[in-house]
Amino acid sequence: MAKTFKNFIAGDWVAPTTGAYFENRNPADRGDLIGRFPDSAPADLDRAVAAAKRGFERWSKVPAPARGDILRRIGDLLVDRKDRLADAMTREMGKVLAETRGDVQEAIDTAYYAASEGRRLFGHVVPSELKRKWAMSYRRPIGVVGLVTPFNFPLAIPTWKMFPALVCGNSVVLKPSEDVPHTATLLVEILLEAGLPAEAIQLVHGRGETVGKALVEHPDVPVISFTGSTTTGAFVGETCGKLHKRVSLEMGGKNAMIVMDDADLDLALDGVLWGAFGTTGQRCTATSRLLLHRRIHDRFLRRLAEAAEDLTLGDGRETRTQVGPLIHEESRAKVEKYVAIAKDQGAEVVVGGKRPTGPRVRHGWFYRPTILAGVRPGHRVAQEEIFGPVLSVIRFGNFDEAVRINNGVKYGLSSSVYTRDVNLGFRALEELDNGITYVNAPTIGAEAHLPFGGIKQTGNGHREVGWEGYHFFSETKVCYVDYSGTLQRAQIDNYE
Ligand code: UN1
Repeated sequence: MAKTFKNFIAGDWVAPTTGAYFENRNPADRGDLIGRFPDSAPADLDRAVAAAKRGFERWSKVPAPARGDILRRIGDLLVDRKDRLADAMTREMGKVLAETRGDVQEAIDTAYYAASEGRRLFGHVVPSELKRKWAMSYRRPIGVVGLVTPFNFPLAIPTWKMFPALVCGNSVVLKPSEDVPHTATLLVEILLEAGLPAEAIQLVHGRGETVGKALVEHPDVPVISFTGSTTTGAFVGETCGKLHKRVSLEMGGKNAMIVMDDADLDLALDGVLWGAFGTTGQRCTATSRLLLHRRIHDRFLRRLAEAAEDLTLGDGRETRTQVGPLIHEESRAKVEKYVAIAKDQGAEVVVGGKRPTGPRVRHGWFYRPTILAGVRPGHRVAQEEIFGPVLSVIRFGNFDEAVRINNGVKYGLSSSVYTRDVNLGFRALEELDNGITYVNAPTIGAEAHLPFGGIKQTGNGHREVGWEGYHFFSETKVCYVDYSGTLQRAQIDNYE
């Protein structure tokens, strides 16, 4: 009998007011039921926000270095439980163990960075234009922060929002993806064990259309951080705009890898296999377009096709598996729809293009790594995010054309160029319109201590983690102290 899980609200593990639950199943084996999780209602969310307001009163008064100490303990607990967490994550969302271990490591890195940030949270002290007057700024917590997070990085993404938010002194209401509720539960257990005041964190499971929406619309939640689709992001942004909330949006990508004719092709081959088919292509940063210089196009494509054909699909918890399943039936249906569209528009399926067969993949949402050749920059598969193991290959004639193709999409998350020409490498950093550009590495591999995010319709101008993540979760207070004992009028008395 599978376990029934609860929300964490007002310091207790509680059942949802609806009495309703949804099932969480292993995408590699749908017969494997992980548990039943609360299908909560806006009433549960309301209770969580009320408790988070109390949590904020208490937590925001703890000195930031002491808040950092709790983050360090959270990091230590994540280190202790790395294997157990990775196993639970692979079971509920399918990517291979090496990747879920990396996902836990990203949370650990973020925790230790946050711990040290508790002793910085720098403001500025600058000279005043007037005598005997100080001018300075410092960073203040904001209040209750609402987080809406996706399935593909079940630990890294919630923690890279939550840890900076907490160290800045905010309390948090987390609404995790319905596909990874178990990881979120294990994370909250760790926060409590590390000594976080119970009301500083609230966990409300349920559907985006109900509890996610209620969180975004709640008048007592002044900050929302969302990672997910561009369509949902538009709703979140519009709602927060109307309610004057601070909102950070991380949305889609259509990331390209450019391989020049002077590139180290072995290196580029390893890079594209990892970038396109790691996490079964379900990353915002996945390499979904491969731009090949015409002089190496045919030979590189041949080698890539052979290597992709050899990738082993299966349960991510088995060591020989290289590519896990998609997250659920609808996402596989979406991949199938796009492969059909590609064929209609004249692309050629070089590898994959169908479901795999065999006992190891019979019970999950598997789809074969797929390579589409002859794709034109304007084709739908070259413009729209698929979020699956589908790579569109586009031929180009020179670097300028590759830059134009890279930039000719509505998204702007990451890009990559493979070349031995240092001048071209630097031109790529300058000319590719993306938040992140890699030279001689694939479009994935962001590190937790650098800002993460994209331009155009990928984001709305904010960055996660690194030093910039802390700006989003705190408000700048500017302070002036005049110790002259007289009225000194800025802009007037000093220019009389
Ligand atoms: C995502 O693509 O959804 O850059 C996040 C990476 C990870 C984060 C990716 N560190 O590969």
